Amino acid sequence: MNLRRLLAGGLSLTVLTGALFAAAAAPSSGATATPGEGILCEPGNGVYTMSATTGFETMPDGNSVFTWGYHTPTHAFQNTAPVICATAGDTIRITLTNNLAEDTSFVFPGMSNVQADGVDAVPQSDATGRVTSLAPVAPAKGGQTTYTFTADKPGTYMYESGTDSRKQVEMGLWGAIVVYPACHATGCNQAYDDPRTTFEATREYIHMFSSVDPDIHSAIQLGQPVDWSTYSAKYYLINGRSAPDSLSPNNAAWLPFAPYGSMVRVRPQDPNGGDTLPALVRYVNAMDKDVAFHPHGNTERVIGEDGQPLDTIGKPDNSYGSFLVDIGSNRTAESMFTWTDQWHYDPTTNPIPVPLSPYNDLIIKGTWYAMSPYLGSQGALPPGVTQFNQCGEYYHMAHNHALYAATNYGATFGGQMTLIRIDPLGGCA
Ligand SMILES: [Cu+2]
Repeated sequence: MNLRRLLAGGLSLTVLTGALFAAAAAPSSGATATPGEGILCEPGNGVYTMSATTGFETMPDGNSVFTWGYHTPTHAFQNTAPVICATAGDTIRITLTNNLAEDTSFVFPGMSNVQADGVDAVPQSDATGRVTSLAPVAPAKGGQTTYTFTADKPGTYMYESGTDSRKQVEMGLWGAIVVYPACHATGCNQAYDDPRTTFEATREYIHMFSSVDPDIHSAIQLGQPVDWSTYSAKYYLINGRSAPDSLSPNNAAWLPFAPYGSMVRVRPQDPNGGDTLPALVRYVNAMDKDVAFHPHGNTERVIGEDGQPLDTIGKPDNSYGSFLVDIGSNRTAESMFTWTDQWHYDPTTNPIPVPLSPYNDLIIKGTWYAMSPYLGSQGALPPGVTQFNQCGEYYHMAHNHALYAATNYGATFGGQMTLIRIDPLGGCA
């Protein structure tokens, strides 16, 4: 929904967002979210042990879906897969054990010197010349292959199955690789080599998009034939979670199969010219459809796509502000933003130029709304209302603007939807 016009009224959006999520946020997770936790890199320092394994994923509506995924020994099952982080120039090694009943493999689009057990990872074919896999496989039922590659360019990338990939990626065999520029080793916090891509280190996020057709997953579980022409996704995930689970913290105990949250937390621009660094959001789209991701209330600046910086030292600045970030199928992008609206509102010197609605006319479920339109201040809550707002921060929705993808099996306000949290300039006490 395009609520930009409502924002002109100053307060409607936060009221609305609070109301929309109030009913949805609590039941699935059963606990208060710890909002705005950033990207979690898989510990490993360039050397990883992963297994491809079957498991089940619980959706917010209670449905349990058979899926596949990659996981390290610290998890029994995981979807979405571990996030691999590297610094440009690093060599990464992943030993894959295949617990599935069919062959699988890794491909690493955008990486160089990709090898499998020490030989070049070229496509495989059978005796008739038919390609059977885009890379040497880890054989079914316990086979093991070690893949290595060089991460030579900064950016956001995917790793995924190169074997029967329409099926295996749908089932969950894919993940993200984050490559920081070489200066990361000496302490820079940049997305690319250009210093203009500097972000606030504690505000780096990742949104990994996927979708699930539960009928196809069931057919695969039961060993039945799959008709891909009937593919019709019913669940749309960010980091393996549908809203409202997307709001739960990293490593939420009630979502063991999906350890990554996706609430983005930003700060407002400093009206006095202080240097508020932007948050960085990395987008990875493993779906067969594009994602038009819509952050409410504020534009984002798209700074890179597919590991290519749009804003390069000595070249024209091709980064662009957008109220809708398009991430193509099997593509990646990065955007940066601070909060540029509303910091200047002040109840005395610059009041919101519309009368506030009478208290009794507001639909307040209270969960996120501060009961005040002013960033950094809170008002009195109606009796009996549970309040998750900590210090007068704002919350805005961000969601896939294809609204069928913002649902859980057709039920609205689910799917690829999350919140952006805007902290007051001084942060929360
Ligand atoms: Cu909307």
